[in-house]
Amino acid sequence: LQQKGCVIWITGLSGSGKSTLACALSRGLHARGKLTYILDGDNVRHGLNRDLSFKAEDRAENIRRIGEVAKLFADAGVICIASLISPYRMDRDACRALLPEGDFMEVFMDVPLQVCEARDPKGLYKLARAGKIKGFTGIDDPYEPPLNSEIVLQQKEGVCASPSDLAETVISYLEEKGYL
Ligand code: GGZ
Repeated sequence: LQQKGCVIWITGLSGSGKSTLACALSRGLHARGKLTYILDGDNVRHGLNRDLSFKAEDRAENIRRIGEVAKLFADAGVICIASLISPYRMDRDACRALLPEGDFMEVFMDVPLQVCEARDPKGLYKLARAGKIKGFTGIDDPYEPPLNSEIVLQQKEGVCASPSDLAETVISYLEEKGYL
């Protein structure tokens, strides 16, 4: 097998661009002949994790299961891209601990809440502000930003890097670390 598997774990608020980055990254890696698989929180919650809510213990279980599945993909030599809010540091670190040193790379979508809320692609922040969704991350539920992620992608108000530029940053990192 030519390819060494790994997990790229994308964390950040709703609307921070996790899924968009996951897709751009996957495209960029396919263009380099690499096999990838995206585990997106929002999608996995429709199947494997359909029994889980958004309360803290269910989020923890969502993250745990996605971490375990990501590890299986990495074992199979696939570059597995996990994109989910994963708001708790402890839960993310537990997923990191499943993999050999270096094979788990955390990407933090460092986008201010105001920016995510202004984007509000699905109108969920609006509903959360109106009290129609309870326990929405960033509004009335916590988000613990990573302290030591391998990659931080900062996006400030008014400055917007293209998804493919952001993906290239991750791809350069993978190259540097010998995964490509
Ligand atoms: C946060 C919520 C909530 C609550 C529904 N809090 O931006 P989206 O819409 O498409 O993605 C969000 C998704 C979050 O699922 P995750 O599996 O990534 O979350 S976690 O890692 O915390 O388990 C959002 C939508 O589901 N959504 N209710 N209360 N996001």
